Amino acid sequence: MNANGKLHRRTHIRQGDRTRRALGPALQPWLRCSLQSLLRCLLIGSMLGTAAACDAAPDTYTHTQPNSDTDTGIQNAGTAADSSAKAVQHYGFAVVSQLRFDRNNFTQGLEIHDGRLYVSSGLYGQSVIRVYTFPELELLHSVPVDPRIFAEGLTVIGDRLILLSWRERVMLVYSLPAMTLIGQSPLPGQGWGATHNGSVLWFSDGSDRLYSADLSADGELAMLPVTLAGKPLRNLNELEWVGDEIWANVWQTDHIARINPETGIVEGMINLSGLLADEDRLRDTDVLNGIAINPEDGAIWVTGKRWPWLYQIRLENSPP
Ligand SMILES: [Ca+2]
Repeated sequence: MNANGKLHRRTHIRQGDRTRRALGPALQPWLRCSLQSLLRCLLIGSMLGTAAACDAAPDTYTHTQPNSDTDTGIQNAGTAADSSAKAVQHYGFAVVSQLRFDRNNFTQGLEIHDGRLYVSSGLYGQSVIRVYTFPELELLHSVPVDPRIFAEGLTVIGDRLILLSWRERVMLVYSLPAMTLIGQSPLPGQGWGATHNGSVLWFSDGSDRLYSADLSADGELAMLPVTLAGKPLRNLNELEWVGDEIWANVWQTDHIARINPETGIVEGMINLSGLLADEDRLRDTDVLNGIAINPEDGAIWVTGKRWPWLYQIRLENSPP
């Protein structure tokens, strides 16, 4: 197991076979949709009531390995890595307030929606979605995920919660407020972080690329290469749409990148080194991960994997 808590399995099973084995028959009754048809389903109402519109369709996405240069065939929505380097603004932080948080959260996804905090917690056999009141953090739901699935990022769009999986190539869809699992869709590659802007779903796969699909249109995937000072910025993880930017945890670092979603250029880097005090670290305390903006007041909240605190932070300009 690596520092991310992710198992490196050695397997010679072809990806498709592995996916079928990983999911097994238990999930077969759920609707299996292409990403495009799933996205349409999300907006036109109850998936169960519109099953006819969710017939499986061939995946058009073949990219599987983060950090590879394999041609995906996906529309490239951003500028290439040869984008002209732009001065990066560097930020430090100040803690505005902090809330006690359940250390059991191996936080992969963090989002505040309609007075609720949604947290996806990863690891095989332990993955769960927890829903809390916010900011009271009273636990409302604890929804276990199939133990064969390693839960990753989540985002709430309308009355649907979308949960990514790490390597199982599946995306689960829950209805709010009951958190009922109502469908799944093949996920074209690895899932890491997720966020959204209006009807546009954004997600990361651990590479230097972000992917987006407009749920109100045809759900076609677009790919955005992300660059820092003209070079690819890999290991993009948990995401949050903040203002007109996408903020992304950079895995295994204390940094959050502020990404221009039009160009993919990182225009700011936030250094959160020292946020979690040494005395709050235990043997299994893991990396910074999790960004959520409170839509009600614009406050930024961050945490990490098995961290005992949610921190509200304020950015401060700092030298590089
Ligand atoms: Ca988030």
